[in-house]
Amino acid sequence: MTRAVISGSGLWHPEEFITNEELVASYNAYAERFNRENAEAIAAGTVKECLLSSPEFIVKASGIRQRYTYRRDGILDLDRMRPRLEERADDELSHQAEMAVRAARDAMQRAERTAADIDTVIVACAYTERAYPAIAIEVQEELGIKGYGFDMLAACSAATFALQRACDAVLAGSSRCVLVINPELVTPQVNFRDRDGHFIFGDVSTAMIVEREDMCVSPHRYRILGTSATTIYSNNVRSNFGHLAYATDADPFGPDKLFCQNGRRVFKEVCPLTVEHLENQLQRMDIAVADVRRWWLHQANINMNQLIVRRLLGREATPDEAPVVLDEFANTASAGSVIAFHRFHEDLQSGDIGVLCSFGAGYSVGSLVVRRL
Ligand code: CO8
Repeated sequence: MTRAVISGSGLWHPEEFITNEELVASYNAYAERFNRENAEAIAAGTVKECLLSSPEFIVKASGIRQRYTYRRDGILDLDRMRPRLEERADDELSHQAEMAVRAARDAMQRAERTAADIDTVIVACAYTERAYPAIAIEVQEELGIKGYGFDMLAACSAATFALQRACDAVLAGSSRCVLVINPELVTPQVNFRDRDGHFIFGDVSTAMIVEREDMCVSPHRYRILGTSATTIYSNNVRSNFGHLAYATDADPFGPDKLFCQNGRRVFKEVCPLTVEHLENQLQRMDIAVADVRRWWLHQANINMNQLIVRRLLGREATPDEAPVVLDEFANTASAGSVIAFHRFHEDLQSGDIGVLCSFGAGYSVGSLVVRRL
């Protein structure tokens, strides 16, 4: 019987980062300037005042203390408030392919795999910088991998949904060894003028190798015992940026074309959805919640993670049971649970069970139950 394992993970993050204090100082200076320039309209009630942000709020509401930024330049500049990226020529490696290759090499090294061993590449993330050719095919070319590659978008669940695709391909026999990469270059879609959302996101790239267990040579291997995916349509996390902009005559860079959310509603609706999803999956697999040694959860908000594990376990989880990387990375879209796995898996013993789970826009929830071999 063919089985699939995760045989290695990889991580790359930019060197540059922005602290809450720096981000809030820039946002507040923008807000004060906006309020000064619009004082009359604000007093007349025709324009809404820009309220101030605070580092204390950000830590309390989200657990975030800093975020890595692919390009810090431009974000804190009041006249720009977005990263400044150079456009690359068609014959240069694209930004996301470069990020992807860095995390991929790390994962390949840990899984003790070379390009010759891999036959499938999936680039899965919240945004790709172009529609075609696929970033995955560019990565395939750069790494010298034969076979095929494709991109897939599933917002915060892109990584777990792609791992499910990889596992299915290995079990079906259509792939032998799959490289799943999540180059999350998200700060270009953040509205740094929006108090509710300016602090949430950071850039990172993660990767995982999924392969046939009988061919695996890695010392850190996790058998995939089961995968599960749930989606329920919601407009509470949305970006209207898209290829129709050229034809619709709408402002292609308007606020609705950036990341928008009703964060409170997302929090209230996604937590119970995720709890139900995980309870059902574990029940179907005949695994008790108490037998899960580690929860590598999506990293959007520390209070969401604590609530979800509290509802599952019936008590608070320790940081060892449900590690958090939000303080360092912020929300990195689909990469969050993979970072948690990457940083916190080597101490698990043979037989230990772990759950990798993401949740977010769509709504979407994706999960894998794994056992350390
Ligand atoms: N500073 C100070 N005060 C603030 C700030 C701020 N920056 N923002 C809000 N406040 C105030 C509010 O005005 C409110 O005041 P009042 O009580 O007087 O009305 C008070 O603080 C509390 O506000 P909230 O109720 O909104 O605060 P919450 O505790 O709910 O925290 C969060 C807000 C952090 C947004 C929280 O609701 C949350 O994390 N929600 C879930 C978010 C989530 O998971 N979203 C999914 C997004 S990611 C995803 O799906 C992938 C999309 C693709 C990623 C790429 C993006 C670029």
